[in-house]
Order: sequence, then structure tokens, then C-alpha cells
Amino acid sequence: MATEVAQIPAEETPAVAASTENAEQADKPAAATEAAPAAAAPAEKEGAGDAAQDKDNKEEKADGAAGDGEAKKEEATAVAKTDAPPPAQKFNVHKANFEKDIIYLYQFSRTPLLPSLSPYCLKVETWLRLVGLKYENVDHKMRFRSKKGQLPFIELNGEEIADSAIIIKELSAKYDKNLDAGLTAEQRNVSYATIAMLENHLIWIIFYWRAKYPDNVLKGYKVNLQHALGLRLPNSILNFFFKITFGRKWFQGTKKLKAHGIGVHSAEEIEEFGKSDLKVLSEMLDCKPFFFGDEPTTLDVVAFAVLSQLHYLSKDIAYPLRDYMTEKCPNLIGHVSRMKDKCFPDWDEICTKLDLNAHIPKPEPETKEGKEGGEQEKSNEQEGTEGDKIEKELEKDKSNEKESTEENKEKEETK
Ligand SMILES: N[C@@H](CCC(=O)N[C@@H](CS)C(=O)NCC(=O)O)C(=O)O
Repeated sequence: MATEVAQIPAEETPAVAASTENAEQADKPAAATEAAPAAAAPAEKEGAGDAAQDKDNKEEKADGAAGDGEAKKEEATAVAKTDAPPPAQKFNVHKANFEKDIIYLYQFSRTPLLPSLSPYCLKVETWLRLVGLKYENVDHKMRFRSKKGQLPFIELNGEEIADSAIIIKELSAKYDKNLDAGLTAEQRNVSYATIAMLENHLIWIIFYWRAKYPDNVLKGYKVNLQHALGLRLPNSILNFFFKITFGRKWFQGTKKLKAHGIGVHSAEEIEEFGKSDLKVLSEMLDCKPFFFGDEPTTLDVVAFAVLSQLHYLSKDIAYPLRDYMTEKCPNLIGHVSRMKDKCFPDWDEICTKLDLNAHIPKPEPETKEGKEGGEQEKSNEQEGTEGDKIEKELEKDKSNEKESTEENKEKEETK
């Protein structure tokens, strides 16, 4: 999927002081560069930076790097650049008017029973809430994917970070928010292995069920595709297309399930695998509030994100694995509820209003047109999803139908 490039003049954004084609540099605020002049040189070499920063670097180099041929070459480049007008900043991100240090989260749309049908997206949002970082969900109506082709991803200071584990790792390091800091080395290993089981085994067992019963997914989470995709077509038509086409792709499809390995087994075998995973988790949790004691760690975040996919499925929909968890693993149900209360006190509001940003106070209604919302909508229109294609195809069919009826009418009249 094509990525839109946002171009913003340097003075309009406080976010970035260096090259934006180099994502690493984009992330460094001006203050950090000033504090470490030696680190600023490579950015300059790559043809980036604003005029003021170039000037500072030039002065520092004149003081310290005399006699070094390479440094002299850099100095000459810096002088030439100072004379040129500052280049427009280029950001390879969707959110053109981003604010410095706000984490923009791209995930799937809400459902009335669960904030996200993607355990990976729910994991990132749960983690952000637990550690208390400022974030905003981008309402992209599921049009965007990361450069890796998946959700979730975040944009931060003009840089994209994709994959839930990488997002959490990088944000933990950047903002010093390590939920696992208090764990022993052994507990960390147990956490690592259990997360691998949850994300590479149990969740694929759930994906298998979803791919097999897409209709039950729509009903079981009361998915409103019209809202989720931001389309005008009635849900009856969207649901039909969902079942026969893009629904399967969302839920990792038969080919992916086979490639993963889980898809080669029989339904009964897969169910048994799922029960074994749940039993292990239940025994590990035992009577503790969280997996490693009184406070949640990353493992609790991942377990919550995965187990809530089972627990919040409507009871009207039959799913033996969910029933097994309810009946045989009541401590896991308690865990899910504790995590929900701790991280999503606004769960009901999120789910009833399908609000991606219930945690952010709503701004005053805009009076002028063409502000941020307009820009976002415009950029959304440029990207196409399966839903958009369906809508266009159906509109084309409709107008063809109309034309041919009119033609027929004319023919009838001329007869
Ligand atoms: N390892 C990735 C997995 C993400 C992933 O599998 N996301 C799925 C949704 S659950 C996805 O984006 N699928 C492609 C699509 O829906 O277009 C992570 O942890 O973020």
C-alpha cells in the first residue's frame, strides 16, 4: 500500500530538528543534538538539519576539529548549506500535522464488545495505558498498514515503528517504562517463552476459528462494518463481502494458517492444543492477581490482549474453547477482568460509542473547514481498502444497470 509523504515547512513543526528521510535522526529533538555536538555531525553529512543547527555545528567544528581533512570537508559543506534556504521537512508518515512526542497509534476500528479484534493492537493500547504514555488513535478506518504490511504501528515524531513487540521495546527504552524491570532473570525468560506461546500458538488457534467461521466473528463481536470501514454501503452487503472475501484475509486465511503450521491439523486437534495452552496459563497464574505477583508486567498485557478475544465473544455464539476457559480456568477470567478494570475504565464508553479516543477530551467543534479532520479525511480517500473496492464495484454495477435500463427504455420507445 502506498505511503503518503507529508511535507511540512521546518518552522511549522516543532517535532524534528534533523533529516526526516533518516528516521533515526527525525526522532532526535534539537536540544539533544545541541547537548551532543559530536553526534550532530553525521546528520549534517547526510544533508539534513536546519540553518541554525548547521551554524552551531560549524562553530563547534571550527573550535575542535582543526587539521582534520574530513572535518574540513564537512565544514565547507556546512557553509554552503547555511547560505541556502532551509529545506522543507519531509516525513514519511500519514499523520501530517503531528505533535511532538505524541504517539499516534494505527489499529483496527472498535467493536461493541471489544476495543480491538486484533490481540496485537489491543496489546499495544493496553501497554500504553498501563505505563501512562500519551497516545492518540488515528481513525484511519482501517485503510493504512505499516511498511511491513500490518497493524498495529505507531508514528512518533515523524517516524514509523511497526510490530507490537518492537513498539513496546522501543517506547520502553525511550521513555524508561519497563514493566519487567522488577523481574528476576528467570522470570524474564518465563515471560518471554509464555508470550511466544500466546502470540505464536494460542492466538493462531483463535485465528483458525475466525477464518473458519467469519459469520460468527461478525455476530460474536457485533461488528459494524459500515462504521469500521467508514463506508456508506449497508451492513448486509458489507457482511456478505466480508464473509466471502476480505474477512478471511483479515483472519490470516487458510494459506497463512497452513504456512504457520496450525492449519494442517484437524479442528479437534486444534481445539485440544488451545485447551492445553489455557491450562498452562491457568496453572502459571494460580491464585496470584497477576502472573508475577501483585503488579502487571508485559506478560499480563499480552495474556489480557489474547484471552479477552475469547472472553468477550458474545455468549450467543458457540465456541468450545471459550467455554473451556470459562468453566475450567476461572482464574484467567478474573485476570482478564482485573486488567480491564485497571487499563480500560472507559471500556463501556469505548465499546458503546465505538470511540477510538475516549481517553482524550474532545476538542471544541471546528468552525473553519479544511483543518486537520479534513486533511485526514482527504488522505483516507486516497488510500483504498477491499471495502472501498467493493463499494466502487457496486456503484459501477448500479450505474451500468441504470444505463442499460434507460437504453432499453429508449429502444422500446423507438420500436
Ligand atoms: N507480529 C505482529 C503481528 C501483527 C499482525 O499479525 N497483525 C494482523 C492483524 S491481527 C495484520 O495486520 N494483518 C494484515 C491485515 O489485516 O491487513 C505484531 O506483533 O504487531
